[in-house]
Amino acid sequence: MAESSKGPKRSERLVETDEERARRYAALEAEAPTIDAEEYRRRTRRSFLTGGAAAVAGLAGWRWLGNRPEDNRAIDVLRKGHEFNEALWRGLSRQQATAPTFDRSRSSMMRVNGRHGLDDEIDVATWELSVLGLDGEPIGRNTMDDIKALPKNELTVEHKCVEGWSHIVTWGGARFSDFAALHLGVTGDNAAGFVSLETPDGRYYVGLDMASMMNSQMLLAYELQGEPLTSDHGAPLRLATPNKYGIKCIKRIGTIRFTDEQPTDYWYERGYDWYAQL
Ligand SMILES: Nc1nc2c(c(=O)[nH]1)N[C@H]1C(S)=C(S)[C@@H](COP(=O)(O)O)O[C@H]1N2
Ligand SMILES: [Mo]
Repeated sequence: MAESSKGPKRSERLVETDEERARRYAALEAEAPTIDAEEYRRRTRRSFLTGGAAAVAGLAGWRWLGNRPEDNRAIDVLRKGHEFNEALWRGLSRQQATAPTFDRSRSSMMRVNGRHGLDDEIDVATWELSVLGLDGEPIGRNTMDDIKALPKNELTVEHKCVEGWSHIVTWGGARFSDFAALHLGVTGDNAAGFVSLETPDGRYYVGLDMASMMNSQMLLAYELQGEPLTSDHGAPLRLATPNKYGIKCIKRIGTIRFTDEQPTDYWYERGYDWYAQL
């Protein structure tokens, strides 16, 4: 995607204007019922374990709010207020919606688009992912073997770029939710409402809300069309985000940070919608 000093061209912007976005957010808030602490406890206990949140709860080790001591939980709710509501109510609806999938035979190799953060040579063999916790402190490092040890998923979906083209591709990789379970259950960083991902050089970065990240189709992908990713397509590891625009599917991930603040995002800073939801 070409970047000019004035930011993306008008025609490249997502269809939604600032005003429309404000209206959409207001409508979402209006939809989100105000609930008292007791009702909230019942819902987190139940709806995180059943129904709409099945994808979230399906994760072994993913405990998020579910395992906190009662009193802490109530305090957290007050503290996190708005973000929490957004995470919960959006998470139970749009963020958990899955994108249509296709027969694998309909997919083919796609073009290379966007090279921000890919300038340096990297040695894929010695690459390691660094994982940071809520305070920005390192909570782990992972090799590709660690990622490949997680259950592998193949997904044939339509990749959609905000520039107006789309392409049906087959991704292969681990579910982000399985990866998160490796780290979050252990560290107690369960309050993280967001995830920030960056290239090793920090030049491309995306921010996503946790509900989107826990979507069953959100993959840490290492294959495209059944082949290991090439450097241009983001080797050794990238994100595949079937129900988000392509701007979110960061290539060549170097760092993953769990955070309780909405992280910034390369294209958001240049005028695109932060959620970039399809
Ligand atoms: N590191 C990095 N990741 C990126 C980009 C980029 O410029 N740098 N561009 C994004 C955009 S706009 C798209 S459409 C897809 C394109 O992925 P592809 O090059 O594998 O087709 O990557 C996304 N991930
Ligand atoms: Mo894109």
